[in-house]
Amino acid sequence: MIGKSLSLPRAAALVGPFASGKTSLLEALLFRTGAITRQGRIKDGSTVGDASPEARAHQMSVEPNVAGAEYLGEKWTFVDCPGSIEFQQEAYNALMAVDAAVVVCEPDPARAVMVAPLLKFLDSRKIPHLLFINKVEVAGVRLRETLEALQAVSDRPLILREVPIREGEAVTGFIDLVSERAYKYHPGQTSDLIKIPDTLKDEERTARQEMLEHLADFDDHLLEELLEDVQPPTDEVYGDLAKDLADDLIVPVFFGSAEADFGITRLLKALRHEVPAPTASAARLGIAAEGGPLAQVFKTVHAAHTGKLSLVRIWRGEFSDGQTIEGSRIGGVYAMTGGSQAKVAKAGMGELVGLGRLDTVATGAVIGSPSDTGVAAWPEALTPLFAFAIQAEKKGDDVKLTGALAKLAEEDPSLSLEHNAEFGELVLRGQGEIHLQVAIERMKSRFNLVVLTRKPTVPYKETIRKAATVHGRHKKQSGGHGQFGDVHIDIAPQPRGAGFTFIDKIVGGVVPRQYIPSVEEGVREFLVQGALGFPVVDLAVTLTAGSYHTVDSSDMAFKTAARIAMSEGLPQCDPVLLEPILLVEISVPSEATAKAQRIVSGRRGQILGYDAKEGWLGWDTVNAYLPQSEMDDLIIELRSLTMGVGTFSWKFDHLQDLTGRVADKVIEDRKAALAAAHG
Ligand SMILES: Nc1nc2c(ncn2[C@@H]2O[C@H](COP(=O)(O)OP(=O)(O)O)[C@@H](O)[C@H]2O)c(=O)[nH]1
Ligand SMILES: [Mg+2]
Repeated sequence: MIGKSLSLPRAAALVGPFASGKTSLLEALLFRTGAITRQGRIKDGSTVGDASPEARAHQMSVEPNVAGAEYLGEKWTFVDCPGSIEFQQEAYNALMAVDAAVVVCEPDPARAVMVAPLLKFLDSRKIPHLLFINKVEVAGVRLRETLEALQAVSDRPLILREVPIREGEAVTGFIDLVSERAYKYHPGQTSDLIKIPDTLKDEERTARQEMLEHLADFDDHLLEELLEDVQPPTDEVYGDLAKDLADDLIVPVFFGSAEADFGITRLLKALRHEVPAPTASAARLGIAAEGGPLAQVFKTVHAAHTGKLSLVRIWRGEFSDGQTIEGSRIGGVYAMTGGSQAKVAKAGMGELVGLGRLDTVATGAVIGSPSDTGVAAWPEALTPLFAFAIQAEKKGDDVKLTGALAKLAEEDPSLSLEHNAEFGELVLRGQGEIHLQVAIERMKSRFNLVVLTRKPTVPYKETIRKAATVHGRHKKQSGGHGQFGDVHIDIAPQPRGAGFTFIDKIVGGVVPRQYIPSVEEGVREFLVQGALGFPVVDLAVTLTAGSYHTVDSSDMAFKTAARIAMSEGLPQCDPVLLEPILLVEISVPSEATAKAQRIVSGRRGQILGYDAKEGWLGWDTVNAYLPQSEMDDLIIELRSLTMGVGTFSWKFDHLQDLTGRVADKVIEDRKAALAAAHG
């Protein structure tokens, strides 16, 4: 493992909650490694990351920021991921392309829960990761408490690698627990080596012992040494740290400050010595060591100048400009730096680059020699949690709109578009309001499309509760040919879910065979918009009798007769509104369970039960039926109760009668909408 393979280019993702300082940390890492000569600031809008107009406008990362650096002769690519839970698909996808993740955390114990979903993902995929507790230059940080709170949300043991040196309330340096050396932070530069302060000697000993005991859980030799009170050699400790990180057995914890430049060199050294080589990561992903060139697309970008750009991690071999892959010619190999890219001739194993114009290749695709069958499953697109009905401001722009959205959904698979034919509505779905707003801003900035949004229409239906027998007769005598159709029908309710049934009980040819399909058609056409204005379901219509005229009867006449019968009959059948009910599974940290249940009740929901969330210590799931009409801002309320981590999954379950004031309002609104549509 040491030597040649370690010097292959490696990649690390910077992940963690929104605003914990990932983009600032990227900037600090680039500055410290000399990749940039001036360290930008978030507040000045001068960082390498977050260069897109959308990121600047929202003052947060809304896409991954990729940048390369070289540290002590080794190549690195850093992928700074958006932290907002609404953009977590981007983080999950990027994590598939790296050798390790740096989870950037706030120093506030109360916010530890915010990293829980991320740690779950990392552990479920066994992706090596370490924690970087950021912002420690702020007075009064409580590292021990923060660590405890973080441990409560991590399945793997967190191993503190340094103890802080403080002057008053402020952290001004650290003692490294492996080398047992003390350093004083020197902003902008490597820290200064100092003597271990006497006052910290005990604390250092205890913390070191704790660290070694954790490592001994996975190393019998080390365990023996500890039992016999033998000081393990430093190399053995480093070896264990690297191995246990690679196997996702432990999570080392560092701290520092991205903005004050504390702990950056320490972090870089840890990455250098402990992050596995791409050969190991490829093996973790189930990619064979031998074979032709192979890469995986973790992100697609439709950039203005380059066209489609597939961001890939190269797991085997080499890719060059002009080479044919998956039936497309690579139209440019690009090294990425934030919002800009530089053309290179080729890229090799371990590198993370953009490949131009691979038109048929999607995010997640394994390209090159995709003979490898065991490649780890790509993260599924996240369940949509929020939706807008959308429409192009300019009438003729709808086709352009669908095309633009297809591109955005290719860039971010947690965005999806659905065409609701029933209501003639385009529904954009995603992870939250900001997620969708950013998509809409991108449509303006990149495709020059102004998009209008509103709440999506709830697909109500209606049905009947009583039977009726009616007669419909269409007779017209206007000059030459007349029109004649005449039907008797029974309309009857059917059980929920039965749909529509048409029954023909004509005897003796009182309605000739050839006209019966027209009767059915007339009925069906009427059911598209029933007495209350919604599609009618769960009823049976029986054609019992009728009469005809040898000359004047026609398909059209019988269809019209059927419609007349239905329009007279249906209102007599005691129509009732049906509302769609979803089966929803809410998942929240246990302290929010009672609140989640109250949300369900407050939204006319029915709680079916709650339970501990499987595999998630300290989390619960609440199962409930919730009306679809009550769902639109559910995610917003859940997140506001849970620091953003509460979420839900859903699927349509059934239709349910809706009566009373709520129903009256729905019917009234529908009538107004129909009246407006018919001008
Ligand atoms: N005090 C302090 N603030 C920081 C530090 N790093 C980042 N910030 C601030 O935290 C906010 C979010 O930073 P950013 O890098 O955009 O976080 P991200 O969302 O994780 O990428 C900004 O206001 C930064 O100025 C730090 O080390 N110390
Ligand atoms: Mg950021």
